[in-house]
Amino acid sequence: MQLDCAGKILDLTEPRVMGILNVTPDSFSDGGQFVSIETALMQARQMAAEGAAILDIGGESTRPGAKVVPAEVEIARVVPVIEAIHRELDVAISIDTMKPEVMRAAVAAGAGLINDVQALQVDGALAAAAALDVPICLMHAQGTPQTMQDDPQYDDVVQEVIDFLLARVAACEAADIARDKLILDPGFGFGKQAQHNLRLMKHLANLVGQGLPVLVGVSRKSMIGKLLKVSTAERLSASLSLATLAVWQGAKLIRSHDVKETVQAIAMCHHVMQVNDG
Ligand code: 8Y7
Repeated sequence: MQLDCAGKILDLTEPRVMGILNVTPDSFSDGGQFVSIETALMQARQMAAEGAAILDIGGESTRPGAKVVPAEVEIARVVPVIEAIHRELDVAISIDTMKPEVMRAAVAAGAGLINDVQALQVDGALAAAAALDVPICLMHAQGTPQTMQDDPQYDDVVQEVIDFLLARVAACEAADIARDKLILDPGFGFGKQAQHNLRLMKHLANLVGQGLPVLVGVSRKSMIGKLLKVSTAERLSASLSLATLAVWQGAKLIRSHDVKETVQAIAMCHHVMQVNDG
């Protein structure tokens, strides 16, 4: 299956890596390193060379407790970086935002996919995404980044996440967004306790079975820190383990800070999955 990201083809016949490029001064595991355009561009070049199929540009931190950023600030952070990457590199670009104004500015600058951790629930986001006509990643979150880690509860986390995402698919279709433009993401760490995240991973195949491509973001996440008691800098092996489990169950996109290593891990997984037993 292939997605047309504003002219750049994202080929999901094999699992691919989405490289994370935060352009926020307070993003979590890179300590806001990527603030200048030149630094962001260097990072983008490296991730593209390491095999990222798409780069996810974010100008508002979604870490637990993060402050809300006004749309103008977010636009001022992401647009110059998107323009620079679009001018120089052949890689697809994703805009990580929940704000319709930012979606419009980012796509005008060259972004070809909307990655929305609020699954187009913000006022005006569904209409903006429909008009922009690019693929969309719909992510599940319980609550908002400001409150989501305050003791989240579920009766059946796997079913509730699937039900939510299917309801958002229906909302997209009602807004004239074609189903074949949609990617689903269970939203690891977004309003989930460690046990919820583990259960979602164990049963990820249920989400994959809904028939739309699945994206998974587990890179360096705090669930790893909680279970293994390791700092963000020490979470690569566990991140690769989780990426492998996701791809093994059919996930098609892995969002990661560590592109080279993740490309290798999921390529190996894919090789095993391709073995023909006949
Ligand atoms: C995810 C994400 C983040 C994720 C998608 C982090 C923006 C937190 N996580 N988008 N964004 N899926 N689709 O640790 O899991 O990178 S931010």
